[in-house]
Amino acid sequence: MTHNLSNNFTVVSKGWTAVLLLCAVNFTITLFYIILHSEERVTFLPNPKMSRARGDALGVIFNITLATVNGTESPEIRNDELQTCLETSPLLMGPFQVQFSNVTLEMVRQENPELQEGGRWKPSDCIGLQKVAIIIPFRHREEHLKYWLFYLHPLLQRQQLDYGVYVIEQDGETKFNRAKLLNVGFAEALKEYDYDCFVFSDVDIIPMDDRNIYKCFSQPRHIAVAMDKFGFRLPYNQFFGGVSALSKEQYLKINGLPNNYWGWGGEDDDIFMRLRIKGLSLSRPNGVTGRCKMIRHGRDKHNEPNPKRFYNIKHTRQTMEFDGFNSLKYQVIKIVKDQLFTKIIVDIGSQ
Ligand code: BGN
Repeated sequence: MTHNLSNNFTVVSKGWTAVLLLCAVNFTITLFYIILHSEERVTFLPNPKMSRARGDALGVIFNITLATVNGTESPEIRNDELQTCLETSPLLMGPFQVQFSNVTLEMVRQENPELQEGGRWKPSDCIGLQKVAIIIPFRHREEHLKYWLFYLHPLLQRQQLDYGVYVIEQDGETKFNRAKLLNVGFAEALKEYDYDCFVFSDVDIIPMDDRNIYKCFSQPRHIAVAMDKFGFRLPYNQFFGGVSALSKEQYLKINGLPNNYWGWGGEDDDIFMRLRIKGLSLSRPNGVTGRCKMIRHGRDKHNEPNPKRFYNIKHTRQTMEFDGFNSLKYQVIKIVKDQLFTKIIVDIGSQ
């Protein structure tokens, strides 16, 4: 009996020794692994500012440990080691009031001190989800632009986008051509920065909810889906006007936008047709998140309804192959860098 007990004890203690040995080996291998890969691991850790804000101590502890292992003196994360921002920005507020009174450009400049020249901004504590160029076709609408800038700069920053604002002004008094100006914006913005998303926005449309993200999706995005002007609903199902977003890929797939719509109307329907012909569909926010306000105004001079729009829309399938980004011609007259935007004054010719 005693003999059996001591035999059992020996077997058990040998077992424990083996387990302990295995643990030691495992620990040593893990330690070596951490030391060897500590450079890469830092990039996967929670962003320090974010984790501190959320009281998530783990990220901070790990950073300090790894920085010490590396022999780095400061536990600060370097710029090239920033994490991508969260899929849903923690800074969003939801719906907000939009009013059109008492705004000056100087006021907007003072309220956005972090803007880089030309209306550029990106988050400082994480990598913006997308590089977005906002393109605004423009002529004689200074009054509207200041409201747009007043509401949109803070909104785009809460959305944590890496963005730039491009105001494309049609030179002279020839008939206005919205879609051609948007094409110019696409071409000019890409000369400055490797944008991967393009938001095409009228200057007089202000979103009323910051959950309506000004970015691109796997399908072309229609953003202005519930405008006050249309009773906070779509005027018709295929409507793609006001504000919309195309990734660089989606834009190039449809050969950009048409250049042959002079005057008001139809160019947005042409873009919708292009998308459909190329097998793309639409992505949209819901009718609550998608609420927008339009600044009321009379019809602009030299932007009368285009009588050719009905004919043009019927022929999109043929014309889109040779009219678009591949046939775009224009001349830049002047580029103005303001703190709040880059204005590109351009001669796009006439009909
Ligand atoms: C539509 C216009 C759009 C405009 C919306 C909303 C046309 C083409 C007719 C064949 N389309 O009627 O361009 O954005 O109204 O105002 O006119």
